[in-house]
Amino acid sequence: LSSHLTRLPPESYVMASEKEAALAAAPSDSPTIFDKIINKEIPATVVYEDDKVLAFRDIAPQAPTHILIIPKKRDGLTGLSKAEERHTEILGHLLYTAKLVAKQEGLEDGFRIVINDGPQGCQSVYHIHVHLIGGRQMNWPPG
Ligand code: TR5
Repeated sequence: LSSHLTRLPPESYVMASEKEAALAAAPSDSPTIFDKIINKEIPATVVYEDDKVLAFRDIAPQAPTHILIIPKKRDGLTGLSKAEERHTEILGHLLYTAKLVAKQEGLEDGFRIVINDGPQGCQSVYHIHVHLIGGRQMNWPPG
């Protein structure tokens, strides 16, 4: 199991499963794989782009439509928990872009927006990203 599990309080009554632990990653400020996607060093299927954000298909889709929307400049936003006042505009822009892409993808019957944060949120890439998931019936509560 990865090291961040040891930081969970012992009284935690729901321990992360091995699968969740494997998906999550230790929080980090280091550059991520998304920088390489932004710089076009590695390929991605880009579905929307403007001067501030990039939207591309997730490499391991959890539904017929699974798109990640990210800021081109991370600016300290490794995750939502690091958000500061100066980030409100880009956070709104990310969500509005999710709406535009949902329409572009034909998700008229609905969709799911997810922002995983930190080890317990099962975050694996420390460059904030909005998951846009759709094209099938979602369940509640999420896992
Ligand atoms: O777990 P969180 O919320 O941090 O989401 C990270 C997402 O990035 C996961 O859904 C991964 O499947 C996705 N991911 C990881 C890589 C990747 C990607 N999506 C597109 N292209 C990718 N490349 C080229 N490499 C990755 N390591």
